[in-house]
Amino acid sequence: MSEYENILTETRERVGIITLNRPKALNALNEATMREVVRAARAFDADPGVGAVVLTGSEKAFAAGADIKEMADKSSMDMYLADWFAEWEQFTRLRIPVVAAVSGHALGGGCELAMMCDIVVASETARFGQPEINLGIFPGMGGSQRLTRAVGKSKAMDMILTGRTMTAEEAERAGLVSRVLPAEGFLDEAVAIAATIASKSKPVAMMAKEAVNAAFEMGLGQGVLFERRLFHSAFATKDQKEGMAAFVAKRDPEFTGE
Ligand code: CO8
Repeated sequence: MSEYENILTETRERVGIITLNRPKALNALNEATMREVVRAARAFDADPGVGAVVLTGSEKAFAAGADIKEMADKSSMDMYLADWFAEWEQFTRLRIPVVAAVSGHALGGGCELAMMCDIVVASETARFGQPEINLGIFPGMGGSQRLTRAVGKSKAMDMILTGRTMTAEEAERAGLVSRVLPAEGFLDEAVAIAATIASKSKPVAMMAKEAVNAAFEMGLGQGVLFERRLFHSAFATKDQKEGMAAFVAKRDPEFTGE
């Protein structure tokens, strides 16, 4: 029996795959699902045999939001004292690269979870939105911040204040999505992108992710210095020696993650 009730996990070569699996609720994110996603992702993060993670849902829904039925009757104090959904912060602190593979609905917390990943690839069927305003709330899992950084103020305001959805094509044009892929064979293509990442040096890919993420937290001078120091430390890896030796010898590198 699987140790998880709301997700499926598998490993394809060096790619760890987490599939949200609450089909009856269109993968709505309840507390139990959050805990399982975080636990599975952290296990992949720590596994030297896994170099990248794909987080996906079903063809119909990546995730239709936080679980409205679970939240509906909560009081402000229930939310505050439980620090509701703060555990997602652990997901954003993963060091392994994470690709969100989005088909169908990515709404509310579902869109916010995709934005916590490092790369968002979308099936042509994907629809993104922050419809919380229709429920008398507004985004609470980072949407007001991450969507604004991803698509700019005007479009973020448009999405959050009207609650409208964006097609995959609009999301790509706006910079929320890195690639739109055909629905046919979508997951395999998304896994292939993750496999490309996983074929690189894991510690160096982690450093690269850390450096890009610093761009969201630091001023330019500080960020460039942070990048340079991390860059210097990449020279402590065997993988840097291997990558450069392989280039000079005109052969493919074999990275070991050391
Ligand atoms: N929560 C709970 N159940 C859901 C959710 C959800 N977010 N979305 C869908 N479901 C359930 C439905 O209730 C339904 O269950 P049942 O069969 O028992 O009635 C089942 O999934 C199938 O849904 P529909 O019948 O509605 O399917 P449709 O194909 O007709 O419609 C939609 C699909 C358009 C996606 C529709 O389900 C919908 O609008 N869902 C809600 C979308 C939404 O508003 N999302 C935002 C939720 S709020 C949020 O994410 C806040 C995040 C921040 C939390 C931070 C806390 C600190």
